[in-house]
Amino acid sequence: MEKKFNRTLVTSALPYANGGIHIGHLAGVYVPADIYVRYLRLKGEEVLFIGGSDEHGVPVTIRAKKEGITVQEVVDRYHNLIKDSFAEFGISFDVYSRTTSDTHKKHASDFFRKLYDTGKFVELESEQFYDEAAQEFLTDRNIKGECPRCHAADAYGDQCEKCGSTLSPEELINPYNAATGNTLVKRPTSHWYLPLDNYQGWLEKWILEEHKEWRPNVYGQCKSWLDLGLRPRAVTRDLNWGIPVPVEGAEGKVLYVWFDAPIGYISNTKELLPNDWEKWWKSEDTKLVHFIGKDNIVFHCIVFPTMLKAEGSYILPDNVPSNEFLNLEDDKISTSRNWAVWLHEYLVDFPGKQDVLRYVLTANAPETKDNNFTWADFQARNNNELVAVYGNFVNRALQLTKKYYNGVVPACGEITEFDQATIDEFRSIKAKIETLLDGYRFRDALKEAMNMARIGNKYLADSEPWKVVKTEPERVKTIINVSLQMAANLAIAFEAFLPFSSAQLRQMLNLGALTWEDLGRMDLLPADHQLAEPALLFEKIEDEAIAAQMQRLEDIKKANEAANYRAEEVLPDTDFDNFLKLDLRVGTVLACERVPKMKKLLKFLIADGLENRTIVSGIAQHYEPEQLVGKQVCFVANFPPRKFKDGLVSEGMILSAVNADGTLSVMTTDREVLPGSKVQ
Ligand code: B3M
Ligand code: ZN
Repeated sequence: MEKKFNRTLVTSALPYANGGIHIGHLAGVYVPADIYVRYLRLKGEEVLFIGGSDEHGVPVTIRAKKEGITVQEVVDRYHNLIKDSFAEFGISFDVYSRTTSDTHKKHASDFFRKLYDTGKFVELESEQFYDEAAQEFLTDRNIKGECPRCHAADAYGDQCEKCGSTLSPEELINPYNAATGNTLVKRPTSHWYLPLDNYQGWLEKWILEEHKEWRPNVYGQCKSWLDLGLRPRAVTRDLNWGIPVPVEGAEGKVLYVWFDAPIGYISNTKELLPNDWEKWWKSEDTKLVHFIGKDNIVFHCIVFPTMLKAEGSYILPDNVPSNEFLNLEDDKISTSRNWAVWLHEYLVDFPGKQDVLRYVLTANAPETKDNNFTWADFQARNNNELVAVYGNFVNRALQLTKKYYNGVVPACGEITEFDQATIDEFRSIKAKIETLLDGYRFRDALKEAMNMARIGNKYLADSEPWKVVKTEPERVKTIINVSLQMAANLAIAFEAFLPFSSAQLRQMLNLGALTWEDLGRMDLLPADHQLAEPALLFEKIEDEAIAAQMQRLEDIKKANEAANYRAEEVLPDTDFDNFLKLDLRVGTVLACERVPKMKKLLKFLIADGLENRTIVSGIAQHYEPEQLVGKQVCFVANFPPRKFKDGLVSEGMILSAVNADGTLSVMTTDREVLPGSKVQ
């Protein structure tokens, strides 16, 4: 049975505040969400669009360690960068907040507490790796050790990069803390689990029976999870970054990031509407829609709904339109390899061309399968569609009006059969766009909008007013009038997709705001209405601009190859021939300390542009450790790891200049360079 809704609450995934926003994010989540919201607003519906940054979890803490700054500094920096990028691309959130806000911390904490108090969790104990010196539990990526398969010295807790084996931390030989080199012990720890298994039957009915209309990729993923059988999931972690677990005796534990982040949708609504938020989250006539990427499906379709169900007072999502992935020039987009088109960089190269990117990403959206972004396609769609069809039609209509009538809209005379057929066809597209947008099919909806522009273009080309302007002046007035009305209609049809261009077009037409209901009207511009000065809606993108982007990608590829030095050839010894093979790099000293019972040794934690490394150096007589923190040092990056007592491993050698009397000075740089820079 179709549900009757009176308002729509749209959320889009909260991006981790550990990096910028790239085209993959935009295409997968934010542009489609924004199109949907703008469309509903145009229709005059009651709608809210909720966004925000996800500032908890391990990724932000790793980023902080890597850059040698605090976690708060990391999330502040990226929250602001992300927020600005969204604003610049017209992603029209009603609120964009963050999961470190006080409102959120309190709301997430209260939410947990309610489930805790009503016995919705189970508490289970398990053994986890623990760093006694740092007093912290560690998981997967933060643990390293000897690979049980190939015996590489520095395999990760989840994978050995040398031999490619998938590992669990338990399998590593002599596991140690990847950040500090400290050895680890096993310790029992207890956590709260959401017993998803108890909700299996309910989820099967709710998703598999009642939501057959969800996209096949979403439905299919849910079905495979359910077919495998759900198991309890831990909703707390032993970490020092996050929202403290609000239970006595739970010191050192925080809410798991995937527990608190989706609650962020609610908290951010609450922040925006402190007195009215419950109407949006607790009334059955609100339609809740989550826009996400495919890696977030299980959390939004299974885990979060179970949390909401367990809590008891919230509505559940009506749909979760999730996209597949967008690749860049046939390669997976990757933040760590910098294989991406970053929004803040795009705008430097293509100022004012937000709509071009919105257009290309929608026209090519990965709605049903992974898709590929190429610069050649970007150029072709701009030049052949935006410029040659939409822009060309609007420009001709406006220029002819300027030329023939000084920019004043001529009165419409007799409508011929040809005119009427054109108008009917043009109008008939509105219903198609509606059906497509209501079904979250943004790519096809955009195609239909472009078809409207095609009809306009063809109308002008077929009726050739420039040929008859002298001989049939009344006929030409009608042609221009009809063309201008169609141009005004295009401002509505494209509004949700290309908001900047629609605003510009309305400005040129000297028109105020229009609504969806106006789409199809052929009297949007009254006779004698004065238009503003016409300008090009879109400009051709030249080959040079595309070549520059391809060159940039080429450079990134080369830089990646050069940066992949850690696992490269290990030197047998350092005779002169081999000297040339030495991989010398610059790193920044993040921490430096004396090694107990080893008078000569200093232990360094070095930011090396990769994952940070520990280097032990025999220069303790020459420096106080604190003198070196923050300095940039030069080190040999490709010596085999050297083991010291107590599991201490040195991953390189710091270079110093040595005086004849044996006093020394570490080699440092004249100007600051990026950690990992090559010395040559
Ligand atoms: N931050 C994961 C991601 O950015 C996560 C989404 C949270 S949505 C509540 O892919
Ligand atoms: Zn291995």
